[in-house]
Amino acid sequence: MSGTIKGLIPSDVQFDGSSIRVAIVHARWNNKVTEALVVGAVAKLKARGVKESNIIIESVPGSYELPLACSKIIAGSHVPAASTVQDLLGGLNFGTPQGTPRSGTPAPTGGSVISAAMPNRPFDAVIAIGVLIKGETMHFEYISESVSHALMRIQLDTGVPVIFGVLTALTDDQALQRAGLTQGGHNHGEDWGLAAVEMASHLRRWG
Ligand code: DLZ
Repeated sequence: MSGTIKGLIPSDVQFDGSSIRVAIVHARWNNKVTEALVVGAVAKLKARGVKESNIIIESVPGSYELPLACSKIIAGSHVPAASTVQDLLGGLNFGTPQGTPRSGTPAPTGGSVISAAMPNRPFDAVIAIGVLIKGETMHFEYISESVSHALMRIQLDTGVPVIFGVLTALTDDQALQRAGLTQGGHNHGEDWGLAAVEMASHLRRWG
């Protein structure tokens, strides 16, 4: 028997992502952890059949910027930010690798896309990914609270699922563990990819 009752049980339905379009918006703070979460989310989107051409990835400086980015991406026709060959070939653009998960300033990069071949169609789900790690000031509390409320408001106001991919960790170790970067850890990004496909599928039925 497992030592805890916590956690998500997998759905027994294999939701089909083959016709859905998903935007991932990620912050560039705490890059090592954020990158692992994005990779986990993309892996599960693709495992559910979401086409690379139907996944776009954009970055913003920090988690505080996630709600506005999600709101604008849902509202508008998305124009891909990336223009380099590497981006077009599918490289995730996180900027300069940084050694520790609490690296401070965000990497100097714009957006990245998995493919530029995007149909001009609304997104069926958005995944907002950021990593907040508690520090010595009140930043953590203010950003966590405002971002979580704002992301919830966006999904209720727009009817587009906004998957809450913001880790609010008290320590570096907690963040690493929840990105599957420590022994016995689990990459929550994978759950967010699956949640996006499941919610997009439900919304198709629920209208
Ligand atoms: C300023 C700040 C701090 C202290 N910590 C984090 C963090 O742990 N994770 C994160 O995603 N962003 C952090 N930020 C940056 C803010 O989210 C935001 O980018 C800036 O305050 C500019 O609006």
